[in-house]
Amino acid sequence: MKTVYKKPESITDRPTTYCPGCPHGIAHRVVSELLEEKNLTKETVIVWPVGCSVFGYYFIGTDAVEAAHGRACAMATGIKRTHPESFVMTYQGDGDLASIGIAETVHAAARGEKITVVYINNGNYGMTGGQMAPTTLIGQKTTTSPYGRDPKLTGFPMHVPEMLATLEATAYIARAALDSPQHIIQAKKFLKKAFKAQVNGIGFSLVEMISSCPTNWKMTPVEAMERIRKEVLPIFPIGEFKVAEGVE
Ligand SMILES: Cc1ncc(C[n+]2csc(CCOP(=O)(O)OP(=O)(O)O)c2C)c(N)n1
Ligand code: SF4
Repeated sequence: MKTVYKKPESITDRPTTYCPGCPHGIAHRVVSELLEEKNLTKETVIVWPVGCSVFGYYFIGTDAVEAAHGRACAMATGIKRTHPESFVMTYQGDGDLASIGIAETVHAAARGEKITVVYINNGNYGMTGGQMAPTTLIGQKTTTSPYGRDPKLTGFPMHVPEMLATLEATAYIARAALDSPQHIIQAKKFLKKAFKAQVNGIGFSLVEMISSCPTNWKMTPVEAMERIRKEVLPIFPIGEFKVAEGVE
């Protein structure tokens, strides 16, 4: 029989802890496939965050460390500087990266640390029950914005890639989405360039992946994917925001 799909070796056999229909698993697969294709699995260190993906080190079998909430880019900086031969990534949610960890993220990008960041934007704090995140849309109901996010009280959704692309030392900055096969293929292409930015020693790279959280959005997995297309992508458009020389 012809093999049509084989899971990357770095994906472990451990049962998932994610909710049914949660795209964290899709993002894990994209990361693992690329690590294998680029022969990077053995030299990779992934810095895992605080959030639903905290147990990512059980699911992707690379060397790994666990950072305190928001501190992943700071830890990755230390690891990459002391082990420049390693391929160093962080994998962070929007609460972790854009809220408590925004200072670490912006300064690692401004310094041009040669690390790669996978940034999962699901519009809320998934693990702790769906509180408002910096990425929550105007009018979106969460447990801490029960009448819908009001920009007069809590500001506007934060566009991290657009912000980081203005910094001189960033090498590759993009936004992808995990809602459809076409977009997942594109997400992998973007991440491939982000990997190249680090392997070629050019600078900081980040790919935001627009995701969903069916549990806290109180939707079926399919409805949540539809919401991404209808409501989220018009506010968070997909695309490349910075492609430095040597990355293409
Ligand atoms: C210093 C600190 N503050 C708060 C928490 C509680 N906490 C755990 S996960 C989390 C939010 C994670 O949300 P996000 O980064 O969006 O990831 P998701 O769960 O949506 O994947 C928070 C606030 C913590 N563990 N440590
Ligand atoms: S709470 Fe949301 S982000 Fe967390 S595993 Fe469940 S669906 Fe995924």
